Amino acid sequence: MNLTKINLRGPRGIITSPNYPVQYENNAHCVWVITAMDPGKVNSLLYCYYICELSVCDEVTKFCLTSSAQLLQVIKLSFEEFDLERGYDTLTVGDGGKIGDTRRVLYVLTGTSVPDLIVSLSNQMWLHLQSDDTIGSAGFKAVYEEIERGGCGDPGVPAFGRRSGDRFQHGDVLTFFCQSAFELVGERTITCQHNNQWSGNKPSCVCEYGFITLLSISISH
Ligand SMILES: [Ca+2]
Repeated sequence: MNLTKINLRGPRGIITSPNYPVQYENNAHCVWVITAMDPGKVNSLLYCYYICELSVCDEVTKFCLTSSAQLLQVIKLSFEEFDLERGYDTLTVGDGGKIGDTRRVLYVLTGTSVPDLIVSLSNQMWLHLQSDDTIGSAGFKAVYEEIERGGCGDPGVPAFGRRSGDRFQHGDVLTFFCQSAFELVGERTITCQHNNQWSGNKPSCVCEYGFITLLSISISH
């Protein structure tokens, strides 16, 4: 068994499977631990209280005090490429705690679909790649970034599309549109949920006329 453990820090970086984009080894056990660079970032906040009498608020009765609050940084992981032998080779993504702790597992990923954006709940995220003793694939490439807790991270804009909404905090909604001649495939609207995950994946914009039509146009010229 080849066990490799790599420790990474924020604020951002790239993770690829061993030998990427060439096939990863059989019997691989690789662990990546990503820790936010500044887990206990302290921000000074100004709290103001208004004393209201008879439902009328007056500036004169405003009291302000300064307090400090810990704004925990969390890890956002977005995959660019993903290809593991389906069902036999897996990438487990976990949140903080002890590596391999099944109670802290967020996702077990396999196959060829590029996974959704993943955001940790704590200041640490771990990834564990395990392959069996036969057949490899190209592996994966992912980008990680440290973001402020309380949000789902920027999921981006689909190619040939645009988006309304530019806030990524809990409860925020994004709506996607495609350029003319492109059809939206997937969810038009997604919401940032309290578990730091979007309610759906970013959609794609696919050419309405498809490949066959484009081919016939090029032949007729
Ligand atoms: Ca395999």
